[in-house]
Amino acid sequence: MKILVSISIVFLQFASIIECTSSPIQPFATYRNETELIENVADLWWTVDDVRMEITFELHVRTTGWIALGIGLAEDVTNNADIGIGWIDTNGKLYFEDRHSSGFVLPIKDPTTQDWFGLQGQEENNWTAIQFKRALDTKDNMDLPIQSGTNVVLFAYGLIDPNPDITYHEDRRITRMFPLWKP
Ligand SMILES: [Ca+2]
Ligand SMILES: [Ca+2]
Repeated sequence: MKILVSISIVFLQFASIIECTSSPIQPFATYRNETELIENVADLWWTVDDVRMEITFELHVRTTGWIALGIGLAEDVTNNADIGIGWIDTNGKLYFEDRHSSGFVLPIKDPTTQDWFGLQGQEENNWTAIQFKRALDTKDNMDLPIQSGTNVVLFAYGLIDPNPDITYHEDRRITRMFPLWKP
């Protein structure tokens, strides 16, 4: 009986992984949360460290260009977003920048402090995977704090690396609302 229970638990976990994420790249770490942002195109994993008050994300997207995750405001989704954007160059080097946008314009690099940090990244089978982190509240006015409860999460990506800056994402952008942090 015990064996049967274990087998079904393993099966359930396996089934949920297949249902939720489609990236061919194995994540760099184990996370407490995961969601498929776009079926067969984009997966997000994340864990909040309640002691250090920081959040670590891992974003996988089916592109060899730039990928970005943002935090928005529910009452003002298209203006004022805090954005972490990263890419892997042809030598496999990871770039990651803390930016902000104030409307339908190119998000620019924060002139204040860089508070989103790229940790590791790789490209494989036409997918890009990047692990990055930031404080829940960076205290920088170019960023938005990640509060407990429902968050506005923005996601966008481009088909090529920035050269010299990012290309417009066209329709490759979505906004989703879900809780990132549930203390
Ligand atoms: Ca910042
Ligand atoms: Ca920012």
